[in-house]
Amino acid sequence: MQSNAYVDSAAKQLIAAVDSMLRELIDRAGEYGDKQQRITAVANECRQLMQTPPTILVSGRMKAGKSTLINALVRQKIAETAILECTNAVTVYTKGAPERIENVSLANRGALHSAQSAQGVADLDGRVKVHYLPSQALSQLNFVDTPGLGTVDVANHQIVDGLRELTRVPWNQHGTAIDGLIYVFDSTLRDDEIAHIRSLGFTTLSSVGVLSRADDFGAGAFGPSDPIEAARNRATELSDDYSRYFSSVLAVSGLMAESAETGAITEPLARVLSSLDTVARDTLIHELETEFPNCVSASSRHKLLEVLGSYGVLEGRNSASGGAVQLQRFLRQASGIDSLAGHLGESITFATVLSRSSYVQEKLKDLAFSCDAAEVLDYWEEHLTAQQRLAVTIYHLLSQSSGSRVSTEGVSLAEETLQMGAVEDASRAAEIHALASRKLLGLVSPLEEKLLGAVCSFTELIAP
Ligand SMILES: Nc1nc2c(ncn2[C@@H]2O[C@H](COP(=O)(O)OP(=O)(O)OP(=O)(O)O)[C@@H](O)[C@H]2O)c(=O)[nH]1
Ligand SMILES: [Mg+2]
Repeated sequence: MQSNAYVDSAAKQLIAAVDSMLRELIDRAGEYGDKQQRITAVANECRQLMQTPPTILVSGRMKAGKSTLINALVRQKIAETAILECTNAVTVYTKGAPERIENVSLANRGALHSAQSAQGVADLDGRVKVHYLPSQALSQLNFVDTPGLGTVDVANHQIVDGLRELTRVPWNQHGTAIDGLIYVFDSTLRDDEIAHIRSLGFTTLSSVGVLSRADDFGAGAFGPSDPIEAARNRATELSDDYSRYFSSVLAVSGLMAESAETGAITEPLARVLSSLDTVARDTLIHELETEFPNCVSASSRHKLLEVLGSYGVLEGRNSASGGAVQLQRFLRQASGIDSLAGHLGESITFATVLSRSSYVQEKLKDLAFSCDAAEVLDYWEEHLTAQQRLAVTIYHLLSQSSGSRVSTEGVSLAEETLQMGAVEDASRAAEIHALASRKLLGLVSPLEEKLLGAVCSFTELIAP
C-alpha cells in the first residue's frame, strides 16, 4: 500500500499539472482564430471538473447500514436511518449554501447509449435529489445515498436497477458523474450483489468494500471474542478474496462512528455510562438483555443501546469515566471510520483524478481533431511528467478493459502498478515489470498488449 503522503501529493500534483496545461491552452487560445471560443469553453469546463470533489455512491443490501455510514462520513445526521427499510430515493449530498434539496431531472443529461439506458434513466426521474448543505466534510467528497438491494418495494427495486445508468449520467451543471463506490455488506457477497457491483462499471481502484456492523460481527458484543478485532481480520481476508471488485475491504462500525461524529455523545450520556464501569461484565450483559434492568433506568438503557450499541456500552464504560470527549474518541477509534476516510481521501481520490485526467486528454484529442489543432496535444506532453502521463494511460486502458479482452491477471498487474503508484517501491516494480514483460510475449488482444506495454514502461521508470 502507498504511503499517505505520496498519494495525496500525487493527486494534487496531477491536478496542478493538468490545470497549468489548461491555463496555457486558454492563454494561447487566441492563436486559433475563430476556434478560440470553443477551445476556451472546453478548457474551462475541464478545469471545473478537475476541481470538483469526487462523488461516491454508497450501495449495498437493504438495511446494511448505508445511511448511517454517510452520516458518519459527513459528520451530520442528514440521512434518515431506521430499523425498517427507509431510504427510497437517490440523494446526492454536496456542499452548498443555503441548505436546500433540489430534484434533478436526468432525462436530458449526458449522452445515453441506448433506448434501454434512456428508459432506465427515465425511471429514475423524480427519484434523484441533490441535498446542498454547508458542511466542511463535503468539501473533500460528495456522497450518494441509495435504497438497498434485495428490496421487495417495486419502486425501490426500479431505482437500484437504474443505478447502473445513473453512474454514467452527470448530476450537476459541471458534468460530474459518479466517480467511485462504497459497497456496504455484513458477511459475504451473494451472487446478485456481485452482478450488481459489476453492472455499476467502476474499476477496482475506484471501489472499496465496507464490512459493516463491525461492532456486531460474529457472535457480537456478548460473545467470547472481540467482534471488531474479528471483523478486521475477516476484512483482511476479504480484501484478498474480493480483490476483483474492491481495492480494499475495511471493517467499520457505522453506528459507533455516526454517534461519535454527529454530536450524540453528551456529558449526561457519558456519566450514565461511566456509572456502569464497576458492574461485572456478566451482570451487565444480563442487565442489558432485560428491558427493566436494576443498574440503570429502562429509558437510559434504551438510549445507551440506541446510541452506542451493545459493544459501545460494554467496551466504552472505561473511557466514559474521562467524560464525553474521551468516550467519543474511543468510539471513533474503534469504529474504523478513520481508515475508511483515509482510503477515500487517498486511493479513491487518486483514481478519480486519473479518470478525470484521462477525460481531459480525450477532450484535447477531440479539439485537436475538430479544430485542426494538433499542437494542443503537445501541451499534454509538456506539462505532465512521463510518470503522470503513463499513469493516466494505464487508467484509461483499464477503464476500457471491463470485458473479456484483457485477462484478469493483466488487469490486476495494471491496478497494482497504479496502486503502488510511484511510491518508488523499486523491488516490487521490478517484479511486476518482469511479469508484465513475460506476459506480453504471448498476447493476442491489442488492448492487453497496450495495457501491459504501459505497465512495463511505468515500472521501468520506477525500477530502471
Ligand atoms: N450495531 C450496529 N447497528 C447499525 C450499524 N449501522 C447501522 N446500524 C443500524 O441498522 C439500522 C439500519 O441502518 P441504516 O443506516 O438505515 O441502513 P440502510 O442500509 O441505509 O437501510 P435502507 O436505506 O433502508 O436500505 C439502523 O437501526 C442503524 O442504527 C452498525 O455499524 N452497528
Ligand atoms: Mg438508508
